[in-house]
Amino acid sequence: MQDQLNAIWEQASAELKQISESAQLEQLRVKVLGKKGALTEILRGMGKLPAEERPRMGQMVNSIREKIEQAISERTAAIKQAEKEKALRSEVIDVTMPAKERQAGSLHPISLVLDDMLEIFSGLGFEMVEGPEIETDRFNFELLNVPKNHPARDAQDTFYIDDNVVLRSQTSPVQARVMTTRKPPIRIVSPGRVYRADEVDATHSPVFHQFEGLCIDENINMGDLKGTLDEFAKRMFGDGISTRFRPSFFPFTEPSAEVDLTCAACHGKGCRMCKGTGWIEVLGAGMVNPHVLEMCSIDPQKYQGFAFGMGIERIAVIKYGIPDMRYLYENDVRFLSQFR
Ligand code: 2NL
Repeated sequence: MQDQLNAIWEQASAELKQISESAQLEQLRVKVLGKKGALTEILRGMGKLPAEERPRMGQMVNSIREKIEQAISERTAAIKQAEKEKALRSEVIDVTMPAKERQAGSLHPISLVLDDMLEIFSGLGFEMVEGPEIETDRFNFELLNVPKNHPARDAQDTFYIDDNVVLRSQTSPVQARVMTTRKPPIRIVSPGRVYRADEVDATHSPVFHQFEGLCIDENINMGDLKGTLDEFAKRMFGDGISTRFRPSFFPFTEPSAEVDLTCAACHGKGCRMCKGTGWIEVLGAGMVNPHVLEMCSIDPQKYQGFAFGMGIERIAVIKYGIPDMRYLYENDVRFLSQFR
């Protein structure tokens, strides 16, 4: 019987060494010490022993039981500790590890150019005004002296929502709104999205950005316009840049001019960009047509004004030497990240 007990002990302690999970420990405990366990079996068999041997054997069984219980509880503690350490190790943070690089965005070239333009004109005393992109026929055309039969009014050129409502084709309606609600002196610029029924190509898009300016006061003349645009050209593209006015026609200005800037690519020498002329057409401008002033309730006998308009995309294309306007709309990061 003693041999049997020793065998149970040997077996239990050997199995114990193999165990690495708490669940297996419980299985072992049941197998050895449980109701149907090996040790209990031996205790049951003690009834067959002579009475004088029972106390000694009882003691032996108990001491083996205690040894096994002790071993199991030691092993339990060791496994618990190991599991705890494993959990802690899985949460280790290496505070010396270099940080992940952040992908920084950048301002779109149209935003960069617009910011420059706003800074320049705010320095010249102009205030920015914005307005709706959905406009009435009255503000987009009528008050700007664009007659009923003018091609700009044609559905070929303008997006109509209904007979009287359009997507604005210029930002002039913003200025027409200001003229009808404020008294001169007026010095405003109005940047924003405008819409024309154009096909997309290297120089056209059905949605683009315009920047217009308007100055109304007593004794405003063409010289004020020329001086303002000269100053803009120099601050935008550099001191070596000048402007050239060519006679033109717009319904809302009289006289009207198309305005060229010295080609910034060749400084006027003539190159591919300016088709050898040394000049690049950038703006339309003129003295506000007196009839426009009158329709907007401003007395043309007392007040005169100049106005100008330009495409922001065109300024960006010239300033950054962008070969095709479509780059501005495709949002390709290889393009955009060059403006960081
Ligand atoms: C161009 C030409 C121009 C204006 C816009 C304007 C606005 C009012 C009254 C008179 Cl409220 N004129 N704006 C004047 C001349 C030209 O734009 O080529 N734009 C891209």
